[in-house]
Formats: sequence, C-alpha cells, structure tokens
Amino acid sequence: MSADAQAPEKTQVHGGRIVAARLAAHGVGKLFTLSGGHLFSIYDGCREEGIDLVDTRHEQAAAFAAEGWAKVTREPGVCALTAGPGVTNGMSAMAGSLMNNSPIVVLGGRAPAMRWGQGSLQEIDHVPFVAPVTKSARTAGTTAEIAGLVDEALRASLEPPSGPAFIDFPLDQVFMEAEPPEPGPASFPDIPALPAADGDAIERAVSLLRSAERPAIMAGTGLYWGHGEHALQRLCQELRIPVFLNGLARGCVPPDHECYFSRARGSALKGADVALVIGVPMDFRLGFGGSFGEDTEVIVIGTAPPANRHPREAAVELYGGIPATLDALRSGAGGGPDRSGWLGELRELENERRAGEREELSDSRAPLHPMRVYGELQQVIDRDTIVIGDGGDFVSYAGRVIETHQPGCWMDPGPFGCLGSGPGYAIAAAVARPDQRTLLLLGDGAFGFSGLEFDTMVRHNLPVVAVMGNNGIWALEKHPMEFLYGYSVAAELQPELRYDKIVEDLGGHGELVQRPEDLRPALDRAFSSGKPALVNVLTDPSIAYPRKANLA
Ligand SMILES: Cc1ncc(C[n+]2csc(CCOP(=O)(O)OP(=O)(O)O)c2C)c(N)n1
Repeated sequence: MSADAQAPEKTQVHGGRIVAARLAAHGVGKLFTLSGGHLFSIYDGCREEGIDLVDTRHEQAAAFAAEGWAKVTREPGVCALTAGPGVTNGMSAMAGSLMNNSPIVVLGGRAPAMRWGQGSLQEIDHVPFVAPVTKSARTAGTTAEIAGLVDEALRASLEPPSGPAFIDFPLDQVFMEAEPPEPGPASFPDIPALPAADGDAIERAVSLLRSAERPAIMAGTGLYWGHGEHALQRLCQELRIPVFLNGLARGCVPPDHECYFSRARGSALKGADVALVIGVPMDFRLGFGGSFGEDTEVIVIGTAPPANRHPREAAVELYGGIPATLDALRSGAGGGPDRSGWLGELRELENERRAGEREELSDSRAPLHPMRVYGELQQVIDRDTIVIGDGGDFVSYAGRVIETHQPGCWMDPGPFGCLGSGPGYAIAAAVARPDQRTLLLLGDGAFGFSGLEFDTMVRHNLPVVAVMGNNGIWALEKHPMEFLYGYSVAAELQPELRYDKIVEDLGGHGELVQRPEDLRPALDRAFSSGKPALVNVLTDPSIAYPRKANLA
C-alpha cells in the first residue's frame, strides 16, 4: 500500500450498537429493561455485544433491579427505559439511588430530535425532571457523541459520592450510524482510591479518640460504597470500640464479632463520650443527631462533605478515602484507656435485650406473630443468604432480628423508603449471585406494587423465595393513625388474600401458612422447589411494631 493511501473507513454501526459496545467494554453484562420501540437499536446492540436482557413487567422494577445489582456487586447497575412513561416510571428508583449513593446508569429512549416539539409519541424532555434525582442527566446530541456520554455516565455513577446517572437517546440519533468507538478495556472506569482525610483534622480526631473511655461507632451505607469493611474491622478490634451498623453497612462487621452490637444502640450512642459516624447521614434514623448524648463528641467520616449542613455540629469532620482515614485513626489512637468495662456493660445489655425477644420469636399464636416468622427464618438463613426487605412493620421486625453476616447481603429501600423496590432488588440479586439464596421479605401491601415481577422471575428462572407477612392491613400506617386520631382510613387490605395462588398461576411455587408449626416445612418446600416461591404467612393484624418515631 502506498504511503499516501487513505486508511480504510471503518464500517459504520448504529447508535444502539455504540451504546452496547461501550457498556460491554466496561464489563456490563446485564441490562434491566422493559420493551419499547425507542430502545430497539440498543437491544440489537446488546445482542451483538453479548449483553443479556432481563425484561421486567414494570419499568420501576427494571430500575430497582439496576439499583439491586449495584448494591449486591458494588458495580454500576444499568437499565434501559423507554421514552416518556418508561422514564417517569423509573423516577422512584433514581431518587432512591441518589439517597443511597447507588451507582446506576439509566438509559432512556427519547422522541426523535428532528421532530422535537411537533408531538411525537411519548415526547417529553426528561432531563429537567430527572436532573434533581441524578448526579448527571444528559441527552445525546449526535450519534457520534454517544460513546463518550456512556463512558461519562459510568464514571459519574462510580465517582464518590456514587449515585445515578442518566442519558437519553433521541430515536433518530440512536438508530443512525456512526464510526464504532475504539474498543476499551473490559473493566469499569478506574476510580483511584481516595487518600485519607486532611492530616490536621485526623490529628484532632486521634486526640479525641485516644482518650475516649466510652467510644462508639455508627456506620452506614457510605462505609460499604467506600469498601471500608476491613479497615473498620481492624479499627474496632484494635481500639476495642463497639460498632453499630445500618443500611448497606450491615454485614461489614459480622454479628459474631466481639465488637458487634445492635440492640444496645440507643444506650451506647447516648452514653458514648466520642462517636465515630462513618458513611451515614445524621438523618431521621439518627434522630437528626439527637441519638447521641448531649456531650458526645461526634466525629463524622465520609468520602465527601454532605450537600446540606449536619443537623448537629460535629467536633471533627473527616472527608476522604474511608479505609485510609480509618487506618490513620487506628494507628494514631492506639494505647488508649482500657475499654473492657464499657464493652462488658454493653454486652450485658445486648444479651438482656436479646433474651427479652425470645418469647416473641417462639410465640405460638395463629395468625402468627411476625417475630415468630423470623424465629423460624433465623434457622434457615445461611451466612451468605441475600435478604431483601419490602414492607412496613413486617420488615421493621426483620431489620431488628435478622443478622447479616457479609457485606451486600441485606437490601432495603433506604431512607427514600419506596415500597415495591423488593422484587426488582431480588431479581438482580438472583441474577448476580446464582449460587447464593435470595430471600425476599414482603408485606401484603408491598406485594401490590411489584407482585407481577414473580412472572419476571419465572421467565428468567430466578428461584427467589419470598416470605409474606400477610396481616390484611397497611400496618405501619394503620396503627400510627389510630394512635393519633383514634381511627384509621385507607389502611385496610383484603384479609387472608391468596397471594400464593397468584404466584402459582404465574408459574411459581405457592404456600399458605396459617399456623406456626406449618411454617418450617413450607419454607423447606419453597427453598427446594427450585422455583420463584411465595410463602404467604397469615400474621396477626393487632401487632404494631413498637416504634418511637414514624415520619420524622
Ligand atoms: C411507594 C410508597 N407508598 C406508600 C408508602 C407509605 N407506607 C410505608 S409503610 C406502609 C405500609 C406497608 O404495608 P405492608 O407492606 O402490608 O407491611 P405492614 O406494615 O402491614 O407490615 C405504607 C403504605 C411508602 N413508603 N412507599
């Protein structure tokens, strides 16, 4: 070939192929979706690039599945939602992912650019309403721009603080052709580990921690995203600090660790002289800071400063890489006072509270006490069972008594609290971790939002086992309204409804449990059925979860 010969032009590919090629180049192997013509070229691209489609019955479930994938794997979860109503149906999952810092990428269809404003089917500008619930929201202006936008969205989703990223693709741009992108490395964007927080701030925290006689650690979802579990285990072990976990931090210190506590949380946080608050906002779950004692010196640790000021002033704020910051605290604050008395006091309280639960865990009433359901489930949950909660009071009990042994093995909607997230999370868990059991805990109210996702599980062969606390009411709303007003409205559901039969008709396995002694055999049959299963347990509607605060 002569030196001045033109390089051969690359064969052009359509925009959907470019989307899929970039996803595949970053290691994305699953796309959660629900069909829509605006997405056809992306589907065609996925077929070419070997990306599996997991198609659901509602876009909300597809978007929650993307979040569930992120929560289980700590990699971006990706969904594709059709233009207009497909994207609006995904809004709750985007908002939830923003609050949970879950790295997801939402691909939207979009009416064609060339006809914009002329009234195409499902035409609406998503970006203005998606922007407040995402880290970045973009529209592809040309086919050639697509590859870069997909790369950017994946990076934005992962960069701390991680969260949702959105791109939509006008029909014409995504069906038109352009040069294929250069093949990239088959891995997610390399986000370098953040360095430890500022040295002076660490020194101040070290001096508080070194002299602390009654320190406590409260860690949450940010610890998990920051891969801080090993550093936390080293820190609590060496400095002998009791640890309390919520959100996705559950499992980051196993429940059989000598520094792990849960039931003693209220007393420990109130009684602590120094509290390390790691990767968890001081929101309603921490009484807006009021869960700590008035004199507790609070040290906040996170990857980045919060969007809004902390509702309670912190003595020190440490922003940077969580493992590096925790390691710096550990090596600086060793040799403090003997904390065995403090740990012993909390252990005694912890044991006392656990002993106090035994009666309810073995309660023999029919319909069952929700705690009895968990008394039985405690026997069948393995260390790596992925447990998902979707419901009100029924799930609050689970949050209290179900132990999580490994990171990524507990999922609930988080502070956005969206009912209906569970089946999407469960689909993702079962797809991502076929060798682990997926257990979905459902209220009968919660079932109504995404119950048809059992069809998705059947079609995709995902043997999720769901256990329903069926009390025939929206208990978390009915009891508080009665407490406040002396009556309740909009709080009833059909009693004893056969949700198990619905699941059977969808092709799954169903069990109805009316008496406590029938639960264990029903659970065993459900787990060994190899099918998506629903164990419909009739529970006592008069039981109200003993909660201090509801909304705020
Ligand atoms: C999408 C959505 N709608 C409404 C609510 C308000 N809400 C929170 S818990 C709850 C009751 C849930 O009932 P169920 O799933 O049957 O569980 P139970 O409280 O009866 O155990 C409701 C309606 C919500 N959190 N999310």
